[in-house]
Amino acid sequence: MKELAQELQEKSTLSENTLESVPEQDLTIDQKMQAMKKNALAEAESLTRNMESGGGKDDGSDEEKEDGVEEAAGTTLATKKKKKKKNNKKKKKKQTEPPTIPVSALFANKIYPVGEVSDYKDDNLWRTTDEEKRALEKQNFDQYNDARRAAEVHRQVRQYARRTIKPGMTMTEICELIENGTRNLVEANGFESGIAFPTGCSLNHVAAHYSPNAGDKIVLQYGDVCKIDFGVHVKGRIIDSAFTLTFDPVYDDLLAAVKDATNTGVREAGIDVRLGDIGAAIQEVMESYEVEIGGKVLQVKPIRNLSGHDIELYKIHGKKAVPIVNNGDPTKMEEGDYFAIETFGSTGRGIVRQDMETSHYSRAYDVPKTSIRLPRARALFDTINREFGTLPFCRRYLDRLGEDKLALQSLCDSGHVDGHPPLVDVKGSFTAQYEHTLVLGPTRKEVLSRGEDY
Ligand SMILES: [Co+2]
Repeated sequence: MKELAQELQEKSTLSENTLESVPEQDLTIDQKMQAMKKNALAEAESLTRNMESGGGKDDGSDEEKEDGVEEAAGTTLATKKKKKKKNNKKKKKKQTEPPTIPVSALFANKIYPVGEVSDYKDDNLWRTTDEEKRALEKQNFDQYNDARRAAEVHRQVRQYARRTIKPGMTMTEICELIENGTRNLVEANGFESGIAFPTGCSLNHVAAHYSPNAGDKIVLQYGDVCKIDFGVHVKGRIIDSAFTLTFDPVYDDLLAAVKDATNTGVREAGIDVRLGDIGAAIQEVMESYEVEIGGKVLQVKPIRNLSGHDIELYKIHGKKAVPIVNNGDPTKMEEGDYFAIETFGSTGRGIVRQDMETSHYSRAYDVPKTSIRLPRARALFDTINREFGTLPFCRRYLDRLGEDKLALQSLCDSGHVDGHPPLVDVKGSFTAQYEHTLVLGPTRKEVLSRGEDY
């Protein structure tokens, strides 16, 4: 009890919330205790706020955040003091290079950093302080915490990828580096947690859906524009986030245009916002950029037949598309929606078509009732169902399961599986992409995948 009182005494002198104006001897013991309690609560609240505003940062600074959460969760000051001592003795675990340590081991209390949060505006400003919405926000904590764990894995893996991927590496090495990192950090384990979809590493005029198949000998070049698009899930909560890797500074303006366009979409997203209006805002920003590549000045075009999308549990594409041009879609974003806001800029036509060999596949969300007659096809379908469910996969993921892929085409023909071929603009053009995943919570928007890099 003495220790507790002393601790409280220290708190009250540190806090801004003290009853400083009242001489201490004039207070009854009871009043004193009340004031101290108030101060302790205020500090816990401010620690929680600190933790939240620190979201999306690299690890290493989260020790304080963790303490903040423990306090906010109701740990008494006495036990907090003990924990602090213990933490100081025990050196904090650090990520290895390449990354191998699960993020669950880096955040000992299993509470993961909050992303970039912002309040709703105008007609939805009331949500910020509404009691019912705040209660709902608390109820959803576990769901958000799962998504934040996936986001932390994405940040750590991609930051390693950004400093490691160099011209001269094969596309296969690049994908394996990302996929191994993801599997380790998220502790890949069936539908509990794992890779959410194939690693995209589309080059130059190829905008999306390229990942190497077995035998692919393509090597990354200094002059390439490479879109790294990969996904992580925890209990089906998917983080879908992408960035563009280049080595030649001639592409810097193209990347700046697309980054700006994506951030515009992220900023405009909100409850009751029309999808077409988001597309219009993205288009305006994207088209305001001119880039000079190879001595030619070109306007950056949004790729009008690509779009962002909402995300459902284990389903990377929900029912809503977030256009990147003004298509007049009056559909509104709603409370509870998760969105992948992604934009693509091109120096070509700004339209893509399917081309080249397919690597990406997914089981149809609604499987046809017709039975699969070929035994080989039935066996493959069972594997796909068991290993991926509705999560997209690529040919390499089947290879590592030792699966024979001969029946893949027949499953596509019967409508049980969909192939997603690479999407390309005109040859000689360059395309770039940035993408973030956000959630429209009851009281605020959270950009889950935000990091210091993008
Ligand atoms: Co996406």
